[in-house]
Amino acid sequence: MKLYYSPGACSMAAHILVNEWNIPCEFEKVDLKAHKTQDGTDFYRVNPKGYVPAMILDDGQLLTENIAILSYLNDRRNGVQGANYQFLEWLAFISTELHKGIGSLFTFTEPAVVGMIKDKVAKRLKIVDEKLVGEYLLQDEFSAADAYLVTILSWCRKFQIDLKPYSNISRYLERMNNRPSVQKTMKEEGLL
Ligand SMILES: N[C@@H](CCC(=O)N[C@@H](CS)C(=O)NCC(=O)O)C(=O)O
Repeated sequence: MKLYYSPGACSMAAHILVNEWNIPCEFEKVDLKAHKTQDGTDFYRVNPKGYVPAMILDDGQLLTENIAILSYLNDRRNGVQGANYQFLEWLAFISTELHKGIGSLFTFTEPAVVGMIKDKVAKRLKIVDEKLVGEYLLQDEFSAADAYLVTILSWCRKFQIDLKPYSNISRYLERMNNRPSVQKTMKEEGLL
C-alpha cells in the first residue's frame, strides 16, 4: 500500500491513521503546485484528479477521496474489508467536489469568484465525463451515487454551466432524467 501525501494537507488524516494503527504502508510526497511526486513523476498519471490523498492499495487499485480512504483504513484495522470503496469514492467526490463546488454558486455571485468556481467545476466535470463510460456510475445498476449526481447536475442549467462539451455526461443526464423515479420525483417537487 502506498499513500501519496502533501505535508500538512488533508492527506495527513490517513497518514496519522497508518501510524496510529501500524498499517504497513509506503509514503510518497507530492508537490501540489508542480503536480509532481518525490521521484519526479507527473502526479496526474498516478491520480488523474491531481489531488491528495491518493492511495494505491495492495492489489494495485487507486483509491482517492478522504472519506473512502479513511473508511478503508478503519475497516482494515477492524478486519472487516469488503465495503464498496468505489461507491464511497463516488459519493465523496460528488459531495466534496461537485455539491460543494456547484452549490457555492448559490452563495457567491461576484463575477471573478464565479469564474474561478466554474473553472474548478469544469475540471471536476471532465473527470466525471471520462469515467462515465457505462450506463451508470457504478457497475450495471442505478445506485445512490446516480441519484446524488443527477440532483447536483440539475443545478448546472441555473448557473449556466454548459454540459454539452461533456458528451458522456450529457447522454447520461438524458437517460437519468427519463427514468420514471426521477420524473416522478421532479413532478412531486413541482419542478416539471
Ligand atoms: N475531494 C477530496 C479533496 C482533497 C483535496 O482537496 N486535497 C487538496 C489538499 S488538502 C489538494 O490536493 N489540492 C490540490 C489540487 O486540487 O490540485 C477529498 O475529500 O479527499
